[in-house]
Amino acid sequence: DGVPRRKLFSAKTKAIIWGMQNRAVQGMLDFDFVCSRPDPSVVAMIYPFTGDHKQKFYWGHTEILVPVYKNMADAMAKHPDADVLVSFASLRSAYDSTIETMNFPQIRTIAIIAEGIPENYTRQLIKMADEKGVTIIGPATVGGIKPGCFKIGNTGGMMDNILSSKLYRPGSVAYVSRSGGMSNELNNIIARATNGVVEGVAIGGDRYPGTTFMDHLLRYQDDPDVKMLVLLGEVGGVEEYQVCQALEEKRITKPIVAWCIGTCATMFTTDVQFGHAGASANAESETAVAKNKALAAAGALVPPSFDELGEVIAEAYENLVGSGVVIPAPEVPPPTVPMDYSWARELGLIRRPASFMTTISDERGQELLYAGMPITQIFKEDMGIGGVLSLLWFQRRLPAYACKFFEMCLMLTADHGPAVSGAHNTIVCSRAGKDLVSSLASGLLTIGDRFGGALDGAAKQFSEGYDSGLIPMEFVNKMRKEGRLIMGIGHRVKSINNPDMRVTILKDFVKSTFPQNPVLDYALAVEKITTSKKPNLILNVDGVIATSFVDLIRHSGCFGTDEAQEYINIGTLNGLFVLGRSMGFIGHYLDQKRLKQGLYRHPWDDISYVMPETYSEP
Ligand code: Q5B
Repeated sequence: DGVPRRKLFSAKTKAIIWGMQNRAVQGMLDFDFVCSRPDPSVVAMIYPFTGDHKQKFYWGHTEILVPVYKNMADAMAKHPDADVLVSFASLRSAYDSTIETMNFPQIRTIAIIAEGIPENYTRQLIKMADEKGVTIIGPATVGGIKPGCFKIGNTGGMMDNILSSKLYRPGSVAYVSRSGGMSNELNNIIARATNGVVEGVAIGGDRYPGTTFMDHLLRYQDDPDVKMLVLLGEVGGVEEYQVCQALEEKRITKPIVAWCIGTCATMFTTDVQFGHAGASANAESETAVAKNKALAAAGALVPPSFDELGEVIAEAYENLVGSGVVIPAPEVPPPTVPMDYSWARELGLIRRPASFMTTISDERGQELLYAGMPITQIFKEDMGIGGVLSLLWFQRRLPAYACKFFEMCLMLTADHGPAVSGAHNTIVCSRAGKDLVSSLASGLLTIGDRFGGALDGAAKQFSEGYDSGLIPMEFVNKMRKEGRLIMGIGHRVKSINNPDMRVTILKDFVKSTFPQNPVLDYALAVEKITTSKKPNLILNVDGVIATSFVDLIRHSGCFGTDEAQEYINIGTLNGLFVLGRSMGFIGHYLDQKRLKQGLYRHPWDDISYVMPETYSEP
């Protein structure tokens, strides 16, 4: 038509991004920064699924906020200078959002990344875009790049690639390809063979791309900054023949290096559908071999194979330099873009002491590990709760009798009725309308020296008494003299006449399965003395678990002496009661909710109100 094609991008291009593609946006901002753009190209994002807010990004070393709008109209109204929309909408929403975008005349170029948009929808989009004079790049593309000016989304790859392909400043070669991946290859080839890319667009692999090879080649032809062209076509379609025609009609006069990939299709006996929807030859003329032949005949520089593409580009470029059409500019080093911490770490360039250390589990890999053991293995070996506890609490597999001991402890401590301190608190809390976690926490917070939390103390006291060689009577006297209660001794309702069957069950198990149980025996000898004074001063459930645990950890052969002591010192044992009784507390919470029990208020007749006898004025 003879009308010069408009440039799509400049160093002032402002874009709106459709979709929460934060990585892509950061990549665009990093590109802008390395290109020494005065300001970021991304001015706003649109995301219909959240309210209006701001997202944080880096601009070089500093942090900036990019507004995110729920409504496209708001984004357009607030950013009238934006004339590009990069759409990361899914294949389901891309059609509607592109139609909506085209109702805003400020947007002149739309890049559609989505793959798999139905062809009839794409054709409707193309028709509307033609009517409105909007340029569509895509669908099914990574986009395009204009070194020194603007890049669409993830085009050009990561920063190391952008730097090595010198995409931070313009060269003289403009290319058009179908494939995003291959355009990265072209960036690399062109950077090595010439002074670099001045612009590159991947039109996308669909049968009906929004813009064609010719649309972009004619733009490049009309752009004085472009000195030579590269076309990377592919098997399928007849678009390359339009390029041949333009060459023959001298509509394209700049040197053009061309190659259609997919020449290997001739090696197959049947038709081959390559990766792109449009990459299949439906006729002999659509094969890559036929199109390469036609391009060469029309005057394009066609290498003998893809491998020699770089050499042919270099030769054409050298001719332009020789004839003075291209005057290579001196290289100016680009500003440094700080590397993302996670990427630098992945590359092994930096290290940082971790704030956290863990030895019990690892959820990062393919399978969850407990102390190095895959969860599937744990189930395969039917290790049970006791086995899991041995891995998570002690980072090792303990013998079967030890795992069984843990499970018995949990079962025996699971509940002891609603009257005990912890269950009472849980019930009161639940009846005050609180939730499960609050009610459970309220119960757990009562566990201490007097109620359920005497295990650690008992383990310490009895093992110290035993280790120091005190006979049980001396131990009892010493504790009395020091005015200390013996932890693990005494019970409010259980006594020698009303034995606690939990204690009996555990005692029998330990005596019949543990290799040795001297500390338990020591505690039972102490019990004989204390119960002779008062029948309720029995070895209670805390005491039997604690002393048995000491015997287990000392004589199982799985722990060193210091290590065994450390487990006692750091509160492992109370953990058993806490874990077990949580089952009961949760049960009481659920029970109260199920029974629809109202707010609890303690009856007055159960409270002694004792006021001071006299009241004096202050
Ligand atoms: N006397 C448990 O006390 C209890 C003595 C003692 C020497 C002792 C008390 C105690 C140590 C802590 C302990 C765990 C408070 C208990 C548990 C879980 C539970 C609960 C459930 C469940 C009971 C009366 C006389 C006094 C005291 C002396 C008492 N204990 N002497 N060593 N340990 N034990 N806690 O009955 O001369 O008259 O002044 O603190 O192991 O929490 O079911 O309820 O599963 O939920 O109120 O089983 O023994 O006795 O304090 O009135 O003392 O005996 O010095 O002597 P009582 P007190 P005196 S298991």
